[in-house]
Amino acid sequence: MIVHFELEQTMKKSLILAAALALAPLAFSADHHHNEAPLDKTAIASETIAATGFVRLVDSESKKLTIEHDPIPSLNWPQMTMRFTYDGEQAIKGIKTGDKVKFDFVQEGRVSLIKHIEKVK
Ligand SMILES: [Cu+2]
Repeated sequence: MIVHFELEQTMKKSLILAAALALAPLAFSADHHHNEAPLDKTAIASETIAATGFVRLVDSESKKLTIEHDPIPSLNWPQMTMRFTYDGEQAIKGIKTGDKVKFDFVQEGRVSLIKHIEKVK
């Protein structure tokens, strides 16, 4: 389970990161709507989905971006704040908290994996 893995990793870290646990309920609820997606949406998981939004948090420890994304009609997702996974620092080079971004991602099970992201004005 992705969520369990993240929590275990966090708990191995120093007490400073204990504060991150306070965000865990947010992460759970933010991911929740993905579980409710109809099966036919899961079936098209390899499809690249374009979206826009604002970066709210860069978590380089677990390679997640928290993004407040605009509605994504193709997935029937409302506007929301949720976490996206990225693959390596190079993938988000120059991206920081507060940036307005456009990005492409694929939905792999419960993981929303960013394929490309760039800052927009
Ligand atoms: Cu979402």
